[in-house]
Amino acid sequence: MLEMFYYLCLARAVDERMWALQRSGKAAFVISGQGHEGAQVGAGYALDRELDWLVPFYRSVAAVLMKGMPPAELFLIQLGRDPDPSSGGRQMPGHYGHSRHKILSTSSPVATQVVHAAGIAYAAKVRGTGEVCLTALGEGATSEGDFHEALNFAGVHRLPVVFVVENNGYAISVPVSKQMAVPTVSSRAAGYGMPGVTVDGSHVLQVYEEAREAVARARRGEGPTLIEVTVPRLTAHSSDDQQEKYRPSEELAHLRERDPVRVFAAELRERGVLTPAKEQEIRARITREVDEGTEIAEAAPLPDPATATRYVYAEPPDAGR
Ligand SMILES: Cc1ncc(C[n+]2csc(CCOP(=O)(O)OP(=O)(O)O)c2C)c(N)n1
Ligand SMILES: [Mg+2]
Repeated sequence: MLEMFYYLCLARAVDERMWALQRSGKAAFVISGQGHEGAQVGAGYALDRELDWLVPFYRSVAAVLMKGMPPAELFLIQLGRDPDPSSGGRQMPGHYGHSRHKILSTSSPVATQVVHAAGIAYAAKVRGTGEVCLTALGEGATSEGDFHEALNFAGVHRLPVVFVVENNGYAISVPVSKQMAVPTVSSRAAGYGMPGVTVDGSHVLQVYEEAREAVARARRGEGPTLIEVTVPRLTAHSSDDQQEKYRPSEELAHLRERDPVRVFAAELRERGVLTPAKEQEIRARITREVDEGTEIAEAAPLPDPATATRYVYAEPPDAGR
């Protein structure tokens, strides 16, 4: 539980630093995972971090940290530096990917990752590797055809995949009531022959419980699960958005009550797991790691413009000679 708490706080601290880098003119853009950390840590904890696959989206800050990417790598992505392990500084910030950690590269069109995840799970089933694939998306992305195609295919073939929908109530400025005619995302699971559940993302251990069952079921060959996790979006959609324009001030005033970091900390204090000394130790470690990670990324070189077409076109055999 303390390790879970560490990852929740680490993700929040990395995210806040990303905003500071953007607001001070060093990074072009931020898209934030603040408010989504409990959903991601709870779900990610159910995975075998060596064996299983993560197919993330742009808010998956906590998920990729937990899967093995250190803060320095997230800042290298944020600043578009050459050693960025996701794309060598070629993709937008927030497009996480890491081949060694089995994190599939994020694509910009929302919901395309859901089809990729079904494909990875299909490969795992055909090859008999025992791998499970977990993918994350927003509730707005469930309006895309890709979502329905992927869930249908996964249901038909009983694939080892867990679909985690982090429902924050908005797709940029569009509220969920304008995305769906049904009250929950999880109710859609019935249409594809898989179990669907809705769980509150402020309660990390409840998310973990549902995800653990879903991963175990997938590994036993019993097929996919749709988990909807309700979360607060604590920031604007991105650094290019002003949410006060479309979210009622009453709603904004009460957002922090559902902050997973705050709720989980209170829960752990009540259980006697988180003492003031422990919390201080965890927070000091995080400050050190975030500062060191920022320094590494800021000192790293930008990509060489001469390599701009690398990975876009096949390179001639004498390239680099
Ligand atoms: C196919 C496609 N349409 C539109 C966009 C622009 N876009 C980026 S994020 C986003 C909102 C997605 O909302 P949701 O799935 O709820 O995720 P959230 O950002 O709320 O976490 C949109 C419309 C896109 N990237 N791809
Ligand atoms: Mg959303």
